[in-house]
Amino acid sequence: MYKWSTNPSDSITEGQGDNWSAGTLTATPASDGTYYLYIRSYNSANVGNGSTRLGPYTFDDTPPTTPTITGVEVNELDATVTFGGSTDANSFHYEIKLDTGSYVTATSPKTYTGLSGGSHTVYVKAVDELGNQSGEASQEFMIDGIPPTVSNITVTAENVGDPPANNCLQGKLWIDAEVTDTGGSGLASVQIKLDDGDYATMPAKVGGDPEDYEMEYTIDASWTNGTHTVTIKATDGAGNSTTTDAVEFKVNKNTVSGFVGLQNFTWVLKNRDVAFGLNGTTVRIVTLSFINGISAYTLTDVPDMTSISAKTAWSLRKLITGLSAPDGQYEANFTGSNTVLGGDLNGDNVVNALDYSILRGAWGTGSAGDINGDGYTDNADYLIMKANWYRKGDPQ
Ligand SMILES: [Ca+2]
Ligand SMILES: [Ca+2]
Ligand SMILES: [Ca+2]
Ligand SMILES: [Ca+2]
Repeated sequence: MYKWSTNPSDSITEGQGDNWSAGTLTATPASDGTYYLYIRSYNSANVGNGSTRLGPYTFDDTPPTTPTITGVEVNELDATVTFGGSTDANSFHYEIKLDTGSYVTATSPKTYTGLSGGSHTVYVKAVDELGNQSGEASQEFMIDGIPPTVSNITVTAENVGDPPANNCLQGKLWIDAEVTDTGGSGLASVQIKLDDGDYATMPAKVGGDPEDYEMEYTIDASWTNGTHTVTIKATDGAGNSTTTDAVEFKVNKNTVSGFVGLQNFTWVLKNRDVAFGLNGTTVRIVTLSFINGISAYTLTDVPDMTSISAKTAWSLRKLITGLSAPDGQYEANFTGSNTVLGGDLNGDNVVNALDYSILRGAWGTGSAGDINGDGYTDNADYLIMKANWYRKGDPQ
């Protein structure tokens, strides 16, 4: 007689179990589990002789559940496969196979190195200790040994200063590049960093070709003057990346702005060229539109400054000193006591008889003596000149 029992402290007694007379016993329990085989033997007189226990024996007809490939991380010619998730009543292990190779025992993560370019497929299954095999998980991935190409990087500023510096001034700044990838995996990311900052996504150029990428920055007063750089990094789907050399551009965020007032100037709209002196040297000539004798002005691409002066072809020069602006955004108003005074018609920055003779020569409708800008050279202009007689203008 014999019987299966999951109880290690069981026994087989008279009348229990199934018969077994001789030869090989082939017996399988009804379900998976750990069993003991209890045997009761009989002598020729059919007298039972106790209970013998054999085992334990593990019966397992159930394969592990199918594993999951949770990721294939490709880095250049290497691929690391992570997998798991199978369960089974008994212990089991995983086996892995690449393409048409053979299954080998593996633990997660499994890394393959030096793979050939192109498409690959990895397979994973779980095998329990009785050899029952789970279903097969598989995942395709691409090996691509060719990093992306970044070319034609351009830096375009909305506002550009004069040559030779060609500074990028406050306003928009666009960095453009063409980025392509070969090798099959395609572009995964295009990033750009400004100076030593963090990489940020460089977007596809709106309205551009598929290979065009463009980053827009805004230069404002918070920027530092001088050389800045951008660096572009492109990564393909296989983890190959290309990082460009840093591309330099120069920034000058400085501005000076304010109002210019001309002494006793006409109230109607009138243009006048104003020659600004910066720091006593650089001269900028700007055409300003005056109304009520006042015009706003803004000069960009100016140096760090301590002084600015203003003069027209009808006036003495006025100098404002002591400028200070930590962020380079200077303000200087040629109004009130800094109003630009009229009367210097010959440009020597003094009002005297040489100017008077020009005034006399232009008397009537001549513009050379039209200090107040009303279109005539007449007594109104003479009175301005007279008020400033022998006055010297400020230095540049
Ligand atoms: Ca099993
Ligand atoms: Ca590639
Ligand atoms: Ca003069
Ligand atoms: Ca006049």
